[in-house]
Amino acid sequence: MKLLTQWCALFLSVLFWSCTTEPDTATNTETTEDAPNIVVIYMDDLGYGDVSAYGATEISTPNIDKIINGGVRFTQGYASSATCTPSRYALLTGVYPWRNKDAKILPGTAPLVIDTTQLTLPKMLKSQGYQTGIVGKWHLGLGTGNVNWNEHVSPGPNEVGFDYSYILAATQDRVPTVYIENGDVVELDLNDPIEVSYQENFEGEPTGKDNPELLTMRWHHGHNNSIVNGIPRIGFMKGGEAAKWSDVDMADHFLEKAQEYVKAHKEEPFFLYYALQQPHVPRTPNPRFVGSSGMGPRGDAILEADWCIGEFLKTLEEEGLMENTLIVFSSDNGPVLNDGYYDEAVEKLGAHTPAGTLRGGKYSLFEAGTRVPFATYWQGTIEPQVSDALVCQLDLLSSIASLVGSDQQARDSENLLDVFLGRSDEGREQLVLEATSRTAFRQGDWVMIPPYQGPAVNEQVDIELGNDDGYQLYNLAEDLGQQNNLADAQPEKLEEMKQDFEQIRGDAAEGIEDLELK
Ligand code: NG6
Ligand code: CA
Repeated sequence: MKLLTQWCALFLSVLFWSCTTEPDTATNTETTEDAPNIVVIYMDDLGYGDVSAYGATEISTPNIDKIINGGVRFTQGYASSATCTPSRYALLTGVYPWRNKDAKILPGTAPLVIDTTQLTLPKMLKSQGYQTGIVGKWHLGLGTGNVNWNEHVSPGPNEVGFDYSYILAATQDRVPTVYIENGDVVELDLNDPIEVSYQENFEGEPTGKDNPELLTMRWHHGHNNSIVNGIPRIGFMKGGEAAKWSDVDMADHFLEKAQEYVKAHKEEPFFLYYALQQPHVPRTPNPRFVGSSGMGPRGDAILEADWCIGEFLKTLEEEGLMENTLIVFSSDNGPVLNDGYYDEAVEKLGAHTPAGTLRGGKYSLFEAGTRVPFATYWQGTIEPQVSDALVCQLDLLSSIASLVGSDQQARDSENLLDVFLGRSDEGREQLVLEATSRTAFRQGDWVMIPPYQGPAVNEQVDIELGNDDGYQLYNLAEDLGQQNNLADAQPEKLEEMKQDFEQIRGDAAEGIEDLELK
């Protein structure tokens, strides 16, 4: 009898155990809920209104929409800055870029702006056993100055936490126009060494300025130095013929590298930072996409990126990784149409509104500079929903740390894991926004822009920058388009915002002497 009871108990406990333990059917990897793969898909210059999931009606982005509509769509998700380098700095370090005076739009020859001793998102993940990779745009500087592109280039992504890197150094419109894999220029021919200068041209080399007959794309402002593939660039470059990238194949090339990375590392928890180059200038969609949007190359490049993301998602699906991968989708700054080339972005825009109903755009302290498409997706774990919580890319480091069981927290990065997983609406209370070294302050529904000298509108790109002689104060809950400056009508609110802002900024005064409030 006693034996029978014991057998019964054992049978019941086995039954109970097998009912409560979920079989690991989703994946053949060893990763668990505590160590999902993490993918950050990061666009370059994609605006709040540029995708259909954020209300675009003139363009349809089904693959990007799959992420956004299948996960948490943030209506108040911010890049830290209205330009690339500072936003990417904040994303990877969890530190406000205005604390680092070098975190500004960088030339292709700039030294690395992340300290190699600094905490970064990939370093944190590495410490938790992740394999880490970046494919795409870097734009955070390389080396320590005077880089010799014909030797191993270091420090770079591999010295700040990435096990694998396949990058373009700065931007598609800046030299050197070559890919760099783990610090080495791809297809470098030492008989044709690469020389790069942002000061002067190399003797006998054609330029966009002097040789318009060689151009397939005309420059509008800037972008009149060395010519590569018929496109005039920023900066001068000589040599490296065999290593030069093909612009129209860049999206396919990065996609392939991202897919290869996933396939190579599917058996271990991995972090992939997939940094697409679109729709930044020069917009060079592959011929397969030319004419697809009816909006010229800018729209075509967005559709090309959407296709790439669809193909990338297919790879995750095929490898059985979808339910085991957290995907973050966002953009480094807001939209711009004419960013220096004649490419019909303005002429063919039609009824499309890249910034949605927001004011400003890239380079601007107004909302469209920094408020961007921002979504988190995790099949089977995140419930599809819209969140109005205030979140910033800065917060990913501490939040993801919390997800993977690390107690590492970066200085300005708030742990908003529950918000990113759609389990809470309690986002940030405050956020300092940055645009070309100027800062503004968001608190609750309010945003305060201090007085700044400089033009109200950048005429070349035709974007309102947010500069004004006096303070600006907007209530975004009532006035998303920032049409109604309440600075005079609400002096107490303004005073409160000024004080709270100065407290944060004062706390970080080192290295920001050029950012004194005027
Ligand atoms: C600006 C370039 C612009 C773009 C930007 C960086 C000129 C006149 N304009 O200086 O075309 O390259 O830098 O963009 O050169 S970002 O998205 O990488 O910040
Ligand atoms: Ca950008």
